[in-house]
Amino acid sequence: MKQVEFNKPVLSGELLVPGDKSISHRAVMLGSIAKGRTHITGFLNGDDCLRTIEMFKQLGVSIERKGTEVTVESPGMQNWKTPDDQLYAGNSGTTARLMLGILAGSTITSTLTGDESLSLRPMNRVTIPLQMTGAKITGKKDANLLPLTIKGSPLTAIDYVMPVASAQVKSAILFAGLNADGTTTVTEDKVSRDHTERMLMHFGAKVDSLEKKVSITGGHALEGIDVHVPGDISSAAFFMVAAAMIEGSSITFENVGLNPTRTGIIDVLQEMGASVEILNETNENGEPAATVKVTQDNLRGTTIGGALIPRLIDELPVIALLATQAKGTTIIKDAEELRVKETDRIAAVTTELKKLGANIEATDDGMIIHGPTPLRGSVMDSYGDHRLGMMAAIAALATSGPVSIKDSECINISYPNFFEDLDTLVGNGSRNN
Ligand code: SPQ
Repeated sequence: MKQVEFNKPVLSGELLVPGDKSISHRAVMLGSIAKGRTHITGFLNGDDCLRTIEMFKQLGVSIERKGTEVTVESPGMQNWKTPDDQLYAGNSGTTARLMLGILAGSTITSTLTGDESLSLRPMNRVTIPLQMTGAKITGKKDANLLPLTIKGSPLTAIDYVMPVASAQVKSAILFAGLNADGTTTVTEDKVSRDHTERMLMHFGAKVDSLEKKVSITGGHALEGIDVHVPGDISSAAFFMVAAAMIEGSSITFENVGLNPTRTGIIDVLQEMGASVEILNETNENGEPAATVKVTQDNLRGTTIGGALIPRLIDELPVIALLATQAKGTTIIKDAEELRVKETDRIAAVTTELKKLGANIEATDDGMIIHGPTPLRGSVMDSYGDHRLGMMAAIAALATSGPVSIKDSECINISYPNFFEDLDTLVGNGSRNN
């Protein structure tokens, strides 16, 4: 149990944001699919991305890691070896779901497993469309739950309309499409993060992307290339909320990935009244990034729903915390996907923020929060979910007493240096044990 306590904190300074989790996974995946050498800089050394690296090592890909630099030397996916053991995805939904699409069109047979939380998350959103391509995937509950066995086989292109906005589903189908005969098309109702499309293009795949429709033509071999991973806006979001919420605070975030499919948090901060400045914009391997400065100001409630949801889905727990300190009502709707993340994030956020005295209620597809409410310290459960663990630590900046966080180690999944960065940004007179 980690105790976090602050005495009138003010956050200030600069933060070099750690590498983007979604892009780090995809860089290792495409580097391993491609033949030759891929050099990755800015890689996130979080537990989830390390699971992805370990998996490809089991398939015979040579991967060396020095700090945030990763070198992948692959014989190309046609030459992967059958793994001696099961492939363990740990807590990582991205690893499991994207690997299903990749392994479906490989030449090997393998079994994917995960930890307790991942073993409860639905996989049929991926296995159903993959089976339509001819993929041979078997497992419990009609191939809905891990462990799943994938027998690599020849695939045929499909035209798929997605029932949920999910980058993981879209990516798994596109990865399968890379090896399928013909042109695979995926259509979404709301646009989800498009890192897979961007990186497939960077590696030379034949991809066409137009708003809600993406197509890939199979049969083009990929070659290794250099990839730079920008900072993770979903990790920065915790400190952006802290800067927006705590009086007198202002933080400059360097190296923030600003892919428009991920920047919903910036729209919401501005809508709620925080000051956000964007400076020094760059673009590497098709991924935009910039320096972002967030400064505290008077906050007001807002309504968050529709097409905005996929653009900030992982930020909703910490946005709910922010809403407890904003004047008026914040409504989060159309976010039922939160119920199938590492934990049911609607139930967990509501239960944990209520412990602090927040005025928050759960709805079927979101939350309603009335603010501002003074918060008190308490014991908060992370449920082993990194986003809940970090939300609890940021909440401690606003509580009148200490917050004790159960299973805070789960934060290593996406942000191993989280508490060091928190310490650096908080001024004197604060304590974080
Ligand atoms: O990998 P995992 O466990 O699914 O991670 C989460 C997270 O909070 O880090 C969700 F729990 O992020 C997903 C995100 O919610 C990562 C992701 C991706 O890299 O493609 C896409 C989103 O999920 P989905 O289901 O909307 O595709």
